[in-house]
Amino acid sequence: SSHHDFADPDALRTAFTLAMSSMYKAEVPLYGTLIHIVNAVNASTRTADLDPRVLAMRHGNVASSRLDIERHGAIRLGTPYELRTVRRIFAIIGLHPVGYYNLAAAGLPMHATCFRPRSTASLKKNPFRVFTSLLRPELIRDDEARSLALKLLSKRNIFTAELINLLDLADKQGGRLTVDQGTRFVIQAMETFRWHGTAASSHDDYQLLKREHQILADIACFRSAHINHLTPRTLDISAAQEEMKSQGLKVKDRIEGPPGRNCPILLRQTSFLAIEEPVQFFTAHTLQSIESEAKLVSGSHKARFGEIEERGAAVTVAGRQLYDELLNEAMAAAESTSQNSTPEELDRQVEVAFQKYPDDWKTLRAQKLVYFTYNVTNRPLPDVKSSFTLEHLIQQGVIDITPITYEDFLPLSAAGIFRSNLGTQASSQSVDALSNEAGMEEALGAKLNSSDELYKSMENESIRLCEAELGIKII
Ligand code: OOG
Ligand code: NI
Repeated sequence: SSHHDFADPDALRTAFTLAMSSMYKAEVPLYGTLIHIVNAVNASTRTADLDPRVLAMRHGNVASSRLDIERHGAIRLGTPYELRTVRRIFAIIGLHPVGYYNLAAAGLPMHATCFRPRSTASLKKNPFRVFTSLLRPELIRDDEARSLALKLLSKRNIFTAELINLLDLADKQGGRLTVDQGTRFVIQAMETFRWHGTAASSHDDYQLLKREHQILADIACFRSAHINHLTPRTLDISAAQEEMKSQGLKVKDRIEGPPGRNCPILLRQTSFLAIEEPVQFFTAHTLQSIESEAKLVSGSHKARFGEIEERGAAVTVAGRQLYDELLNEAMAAAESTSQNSTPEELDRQVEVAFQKYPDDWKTLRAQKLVYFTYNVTNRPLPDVKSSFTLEHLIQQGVIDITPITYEDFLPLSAAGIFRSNLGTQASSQSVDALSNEAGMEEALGAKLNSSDELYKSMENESIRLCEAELGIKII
């Protein structure tokens, strides 16, 4: 092959995922433990007992399972320049910004998007995704903390010169890199997401930012946008949670998201709490003379954690509304029972509230709560040649339905994960407060994709494929 052969973005994404996974395993050894637990749980999950539709959704195509490779990560960025450059990095491995997450509702001066593959084919190969949040300085209340954070961020550069060169090169090559360039690109990109044990601030500055908000120190005091967790997907999150506990991991007190169901929806997540890592800080006096004889003081930082997830079906706008409504109902009920509602009480209230969420695929489809793809079975076409409605073909068993796997995040769960690691309290502000999607697009320098549009087009694409296969028009 010549040097003109471009690397397949999906293959580059897999190289990137594997590089990141082995880097994180070396940085956070407990992540290795977590992977062992998840692999063991997945291997011993009695898949024969699972609804084939659930299995298809959880496993992807069994012949080329996406389960083993699947990971999501999270990074926190400080400036629009960093976000724009990260967008360019991710575009090369086939990840695009999808959706808007307002974290102000969780009391965080941030908002976020998810970089992920968009097409069915690409998702099948490797659905790696990165929850990417961006600091919103205008939401930092304290003037001194705000200007210090901005000053530190304006001084740092989280991208190597070679990485920027490769990004420029990709622009000239239609957004692609050769295999050779791709290999160098993955190595250089890891530098942006690696952990650096030497801070980019003095210990005093770190303390000042941490007093304002722990997340501020995490974003502004380091030399990289360190990946703060990497999440494998499990077939059975309850079993994995128990196993994490029995192996002595400091597990979050409850699983976030919907309760366990026959027809799983959205996303259930749990995590082990952030580890404390040693950091070398410059003393305030020597910060100006880093090159010469910098004096270091030892400190520590808590940011990185382990998380696992179990994915269910993507829900429609109506399905999402019902989910939000029932979750709010459960939280209100749990709070009204006592001043300090326990995790067990919240779990109980969630179970109760979600009895109102239909739990069989037929009803979920009839009420348009979940997105489905359609595929042709081996049943013969019925004789009536007139017109074929989708409903008729499903009734006749010619076409089968499969729920589409949810590929995004849940802001409330994200807020719960953030809180469990930051030790902060929930804010009483409404979820819509302080939302600024236009500001996110402006910082990104691109439009956000709508996840609903993507799920709808996956649905439509599958119907078109059925038509082609059956040689008919489906109305
Ligand atoms: C991101 C937390 C959100 C998830 O799975 O919802 C997240 C962060 O801590 O930066 O990863
Ligand atoms: Ni996560």
